[in-house]
Amino acid sequence: PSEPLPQWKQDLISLTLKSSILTFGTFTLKSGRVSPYFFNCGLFCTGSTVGPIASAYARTLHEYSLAHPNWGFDVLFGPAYKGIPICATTLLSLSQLEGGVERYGGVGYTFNRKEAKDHGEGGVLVGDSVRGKRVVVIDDVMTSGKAIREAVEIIKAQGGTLVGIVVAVDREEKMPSPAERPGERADGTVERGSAIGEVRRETGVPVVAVLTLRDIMKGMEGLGRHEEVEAMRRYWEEYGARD
Ligand code: OMP
Repeated sequence: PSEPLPQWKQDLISLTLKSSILTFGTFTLKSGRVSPYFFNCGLFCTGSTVGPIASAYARTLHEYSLAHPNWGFDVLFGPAYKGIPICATTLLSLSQLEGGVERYGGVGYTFNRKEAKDHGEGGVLVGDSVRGKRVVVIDDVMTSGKAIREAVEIIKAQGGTLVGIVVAVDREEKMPSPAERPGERADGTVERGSAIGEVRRETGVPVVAVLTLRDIMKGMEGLGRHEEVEAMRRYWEEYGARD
């Protein structure tokens, strides 16, 4: 019943497979879940992959902007470390769109220093200031949203206003239950909604993904990789978010 995958997404999935950014096997995630697939954005580090991923983020962000004329942003924030090259190359790619310099010439990018643990004080950010500005977080993969929440805290502490979040992959998973993550979110009454839905509710801003788990499954199906799709489907049965 779902729409076909756009060609550019199919091409991106093929590229990530070829460059082992998208891999299949047995992977223990940050959440403790054991996944049959892993998407490693740290491997967008070659001449053949850095351009395509940057233009995929830029395209996703630009299309969202065009569809929401009252929405805008002043700064892209890339959380250290993986978000750093991504925010810089995404802004480069935005500026290279037709009319991109006119539209995005005033937009800045910024990132945090990891070693400055005590965020809230000065010297935490490198790049453009976020103070009083509308900030979009550019991050790699969202599973439970923990990494994103940390980024959101940094922006708040630095006086910026979060207006959106863009990730390469939304794994479309449910929030981990207290049992899966002892000591964290130990409130047994919390319903296990989708991680992305929870982040949207908490922050009140749009969370936009270049690719979702379902996009990747469609792309793999298109490539005739039925075994991998089957493994992903089983994982989705257990941990997938249905909203
Ligand atoms: P959450 O903090 O649970 O949202 O997990 C996101 C982080 O998990 C990412 O920033 C990555 O460090 C890592 N991750 C991946 O990079 N790719 C995946 O396919 C899955 C994960 C993960 O561990 O969930």
